[in-house]
Amino acid sequence: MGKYSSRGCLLADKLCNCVSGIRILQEMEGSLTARDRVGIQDFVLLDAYTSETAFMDNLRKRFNENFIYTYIGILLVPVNPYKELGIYTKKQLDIYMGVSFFELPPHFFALADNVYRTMISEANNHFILISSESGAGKTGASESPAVLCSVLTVSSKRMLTLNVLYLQAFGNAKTLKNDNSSQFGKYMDIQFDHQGAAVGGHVLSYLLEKSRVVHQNHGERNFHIFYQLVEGGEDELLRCLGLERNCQNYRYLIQHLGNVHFEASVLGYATLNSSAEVHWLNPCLCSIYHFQVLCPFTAEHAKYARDALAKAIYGRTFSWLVNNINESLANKVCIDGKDIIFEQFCINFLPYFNNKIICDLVEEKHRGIISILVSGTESTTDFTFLEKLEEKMCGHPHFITHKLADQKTRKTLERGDFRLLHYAREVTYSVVGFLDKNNDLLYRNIKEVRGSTTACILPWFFFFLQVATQFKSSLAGLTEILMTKEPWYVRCLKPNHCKQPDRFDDVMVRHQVKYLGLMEHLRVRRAGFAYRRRYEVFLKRYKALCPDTWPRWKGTPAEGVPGLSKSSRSETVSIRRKKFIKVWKNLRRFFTQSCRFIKGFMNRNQPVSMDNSE
Ligand code: AOV
Repeated sequence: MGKYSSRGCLLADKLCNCVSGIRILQEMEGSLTARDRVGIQDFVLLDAYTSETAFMDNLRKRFNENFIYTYIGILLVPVNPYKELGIYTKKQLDIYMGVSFFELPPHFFALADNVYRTMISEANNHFILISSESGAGKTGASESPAVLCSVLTVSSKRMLTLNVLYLQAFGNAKTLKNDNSSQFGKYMDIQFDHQGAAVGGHVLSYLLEKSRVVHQNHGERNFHIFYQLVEGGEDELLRCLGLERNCQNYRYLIQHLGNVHFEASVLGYATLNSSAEVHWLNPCLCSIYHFQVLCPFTAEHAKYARDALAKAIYGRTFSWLVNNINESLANKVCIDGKDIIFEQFCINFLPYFNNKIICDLVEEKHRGIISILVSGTESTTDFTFLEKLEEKMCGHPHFITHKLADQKTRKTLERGDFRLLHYAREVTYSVVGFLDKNNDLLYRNIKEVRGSTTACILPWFFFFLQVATQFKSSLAGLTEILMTKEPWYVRCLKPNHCKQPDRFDDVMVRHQVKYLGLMEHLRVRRAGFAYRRRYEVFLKRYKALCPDTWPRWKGTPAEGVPGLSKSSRSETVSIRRKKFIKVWKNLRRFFTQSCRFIKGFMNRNQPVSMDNSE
């Protein structure tokens, strides 16, 4: 509590020009009334820190007062307000820049500025991991560090613009959960020079949901770019592309299946009825060479080929776009050595959080779901894939299917379903389309079209790799990148399903608090694991404290650290005890001597007594 109130004067000076300064000042925990109303801004200071109810009360109180950010130590927990709060202005940014982390009320700016300053002072790399369910505010939050950096240099401003303009236009769509939902995973790098100026950036994208191009669930839309193009594109551009200014004319945009359609059964070449100029596609979409013989497609196959082509072109356009953005942001990428951070080591020894079992289930070599999916041949169907899963996973406590389930659970599953018990909740998947989506199959002759087209970006597009393999290896790549950096975490919470401001649905938020492991995180923070350093750095800094590691440690840093921390702790305790005894003895001696001196002094100054005179 005192931590904030003692800095009141400094803050008041800083905040006097701020629009929402009064509101922020209210949040300072100087008075009990304010604390009662707005709650505590760091859960670590919560008295009943093990109580989920107390956690929820605090979160709700703050949300009701429009304080959407709360810390758990240095982890930031925002709750999506679904309304403009005026807290992302340049003035707010100025207030937060260069100020110590806990000195001001929680904000993304505080976190981003703290990361930035730590990076400069320690000259190492950092990352901020933002996670939540769809629509909780990850995209919004991920733009904040870039906003922060945008005041520093032009290049990061460019990053923000490119991200918003292009990546969101091509990669986001309206879904039931979020009107501007990102349909791809995103990792953004901002690179700085030694003086701290942003000099470049890099974007990695993961698993774009291409199937949205040809199919959208009821109430959802295709990617924003299609509507922006048709509604907002210049007349000349639309004319060149052979497009009309009306989304209703396009079946992919209003859920039918594309404007290229086929006769019910195909004899010879199917009739291709297209509004765009795709004559070069006609033979490829309607037939295939099988053992040197040209075989016509059925209408079903032809539709499949058309959709596969549309998805492939869109997917590759997106990759092309990301590549171009990266080229324009390019700077030398520096990634340093790999090590595991100390806190991870400690947490792995605590029974708080273990997601390994489900990760193994999905990606374990030879036995995981991805391995089984990848080992399937083209002749395998979705259902034989399911049978293989059942054969290999039978008896696994986190995997269930219609066949493996008990009678009660079976009623909740279709025949083509499998259900995984994830850390957050159970999720039921349908195998229908799994193989297709994984194979991302383009009939070979469509791929060969690349030779005959003159469109400049098309030749670049065509390569082939199974999606799951690609995703797995790109995730492995991402993990490697992250392992070289210091982590900071943001866990966004979604207050309600209806995308409404001022509505805090207790059940829904409580569920997210549970599956995001926030209570566990709080316990870890309270247990004192707030200090995070790589083994190497930790050992270098403190090895002098321990005779086993000083002067020269021969083992790995990871082996040296546990011994060091154990020995330095016991050494520190015994040194402290010795010091205390010494000080106590000195004090006692000083006290006894002082008493003697005072006694002697008083005796000397006493009026001459009868006894003395004698
Ligand atoms: P997401 O990134 O977590 O979903 P978004 O960042 O797109 O979620 O947020 C969803 C919507 O919530 C935004 O479009 C805003 O309208 C609103 N919103 C989020 N954060 C704030 C904020 N701090 N202040 C005001 N409004 C906010 V997804 O991309 O679907 O997983 O993939």
